[in-house]
Parts: sequence; structure tokens; C-alpha cells
Amino acid sequence: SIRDTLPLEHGAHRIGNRTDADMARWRSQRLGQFIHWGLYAIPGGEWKGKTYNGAAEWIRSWKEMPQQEYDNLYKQFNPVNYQPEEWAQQANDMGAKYMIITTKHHDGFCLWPSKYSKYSVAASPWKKDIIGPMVDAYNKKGIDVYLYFSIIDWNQPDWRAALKTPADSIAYQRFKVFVKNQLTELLQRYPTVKGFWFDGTWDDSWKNDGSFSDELEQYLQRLHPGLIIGSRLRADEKGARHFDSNGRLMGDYEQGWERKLPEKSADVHGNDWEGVMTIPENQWGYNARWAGHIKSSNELIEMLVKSASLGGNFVINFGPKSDGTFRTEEVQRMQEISRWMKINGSAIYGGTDAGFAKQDWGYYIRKSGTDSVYMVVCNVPVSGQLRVKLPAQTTLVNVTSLEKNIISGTPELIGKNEYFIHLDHKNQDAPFVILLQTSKDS
Ligand code: JFZ
Repeated sequence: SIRDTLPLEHGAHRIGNRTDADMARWRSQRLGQFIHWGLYAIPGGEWKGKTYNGAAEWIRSWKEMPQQEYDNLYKQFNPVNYQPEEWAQQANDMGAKYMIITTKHHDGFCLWPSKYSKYSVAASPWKKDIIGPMVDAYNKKGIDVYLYFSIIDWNQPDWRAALKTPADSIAYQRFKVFVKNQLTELLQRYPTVKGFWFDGTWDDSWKNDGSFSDELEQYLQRLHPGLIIGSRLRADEKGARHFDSNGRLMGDYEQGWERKLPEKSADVHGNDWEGVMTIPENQWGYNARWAGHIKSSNELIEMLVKSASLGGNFVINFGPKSDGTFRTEEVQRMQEISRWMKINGSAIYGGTDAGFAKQDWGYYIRKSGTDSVYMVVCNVPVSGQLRVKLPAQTTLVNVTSLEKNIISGTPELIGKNEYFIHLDHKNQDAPFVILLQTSKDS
């Protein structure tokens, strides 16, 4: 809840959502593709015959993994089958309007040849830049690129989780210069990128330095006008993260929805937000053995729909193999989502909270700024009847289904502003969409 009682120098600098064209574009895109790719794809969750139970991109921190051996994996980074044009093609087919790529995860390995670090693709057998060709290929398909960047950097001797001694403070001072240099370098090398996706900002060293995260954010946005940065970068001067000590969102959108989604409108407080989701339970980088529950395309589609209905973006993560190809489970999901989006994508793009009373069959999504409201039906009632209750002073003008032969007859008026839409076919193998044209009574 918003208090606004504390005077803050490094709290939120804006009340409410951004209103500029860059942010409006992000807000309309709704579906993104996340890619976690780095050295962790080489062990793929296994080391010397043993299986790591954590997230594959964290394997370096596993007691069974000698850190030196992990750090030497750069000598094996050689993705000979890396085809960024194909990656971009399949992301575009899936309907993703933006993508986020790990330029540097916690291990510190840079997928671009950074002049500030020896630990990069330049030192690998691959030698070449990974990021540049990716940005170009995705941009050619009209997909915006965002750069994931971890503040935690296990490879930098100056990085600290906490500052306990004066020597720590001196080292961390150098580390902050290094971070600023690398970020500047990324913007200079890839001027078409739309934003940064920051991570690894939970340590005391970072969160107790609200003035630096604030100044860094302002610096980057001056350097690259329109740049979009989520709330995960920021802390205020009292160490509050994402939301400042007065309860106001810092950054351009709420970036805290990680492997979970809001349940209802009230959970997002009217803020722009984005949810990021793994296909298995918690694997971002490539893990050869996916264990536990693996989300189906229908589950992912339902999450996308739910996100749009609550005014947020939904980003699905992929973890390519070390040779540069995608595992079949991921390819299959991209293809299935692609088929669904080709028919139903108009319900997603530009979609937002409709302000209608939620019904058990699924989600309403309003085409932002219009009287068009999409019903995305995820649970068909055994009665074959879909209840629609319009808000007061609203008239139902027209009802159509995006796929033919789903609705039977015309809606039946069952009460004031309340209807049943009768279904022709109750058996569906994917969510389906009905478009309501409404008008406001004058
Ligand atoms: C972080 C990383 O550690 C992880 O490897 C992956 O890159 C993911 C996208 O981000 O993990 C997080 C970050 C934030 C939360 C949980 C895991 N969180 O806010 O609950």
C-alpha cells in the first residue's frame, strides 16, 4: 500500500505507469521469449555422472562441481549449429513480440566480446559475438530485443555479496565502474535494444546502495532514451527493493512475477507488469533431464491469457543446448503455441483487463481502449452454457467466435445484463475465443 510519508531521494521518480510510445509498445506486445544460454548449457545439469537437482544455470554453486572446472567450460563453448535466423523465425511463428537474452548470467561469462572482461565468447573456440547476430536476426522479424544482465558476477574478483571490510568497499567501488562500463558497451554495440532485464540484485552490497542503482538507471535512460528497465534493478536508500519504502513501484514495470502470476486485478495495483515462466518447474538454462511437472502448451497458453487479462506481459523461457539447437519439447511447444496464436492472437495483443466480473469458464481480455472484449474459454461447463454478466450501462451488440462452429444460436438473455452463450461443440482440445462487441449506454 502507498504511504508517501517518508521523504526519499532514491525512491520512485514517477507516479503511475509510463505514458510514452516505447512503453505503450511494450504494453501491447504481451508475449515474449526468454532465452537462458551460456556455459551451463554444456553440463546441462549433470557433472561426472551425477545429476544436479537445482536449476541448471546454477550448477557452478553445487558442492559436487569444482568451480575451476566450471570456469574452464569456456574452452568448450562452440555452438556450431547456432542459427539466429532460425531462432528468430520460430519465435516469430510463436507470436513473440519481444525477446530477452542472457548477455551475462551469474557465472560472468559474456556472450558478447566485452572489452572489460576476458571471460567472454572471444576466448572460446567459437570466438565470435553471439549477441549481435541475434539482435539483427530478431529485429529483422520485427521482434524487440531486451538484454538480461546479472549484477552478480562470480567471475569478477571485485564482486562482493556483502561489504564487510574497507577492502571490500574499495573492490566493490571498482566493480560498480565495471558494471557501468559493460552496460554502456552493450548499448553502444546494440543500439536497437529496447531495454535491460536486470537480475542478481538481491545481495546486501547492491541493495544497500540505492543511490547507485538510482543513478545507474537514470544514466542508462539518458544514454538511450525510451530504454525500459524493470523494477528488479532498484533499491531505495533504505534497502527496499522493487517498491520503495513508501510502497511506490520503482522502474518501469513490476518485475517480481517469477514462475508465479497474479490471481486478480487487485494484485497488480494498476502497474505495468511482466511474468516470466519456465516450462519445467524451475530450469532456466538447458537441463538434459527435465524432472517433475512439464507444462503443456495449453497450460502456457492459459497463463498467457491470464496475464493479458490482468494487463501484463507473459514471457516463456527456453534453454537452448550447447550446440545452439533447441530440445524437441521446446520446439513442440513453440509450434503448438504458434498454431494457437495464428487463430487467437488478436485476443492477446493490445489486451488488458476488461473490468468484467470474472467467470469460471476463463478470462476476459479487452482490446485496450475499445469496446471489444474477448472471452477466452479454458474450462467448458458441462451444461455447455457460458455465463456473461455485463457491467452496468453496457449493451451486447454482437457475439462471434474466432473459430467457426463453436456458438449455437444467439445469446439468451437470462437476467438484467446477463446472458448464456450456448455452445455447439463442448469438446475442445485448446482454449477458444469468443469476441463480444459491446457499447456503452448513453
Ligand atoms: C533468477 C536467477 O537466479 C535464475 O537463474 C534465472 O535467471 C531467473 C530468471 O532469475 O532467479 C530468481 C530471481 C528472482 C526470484 C526468484 C528467482 N524471485 O524474485 O522470487
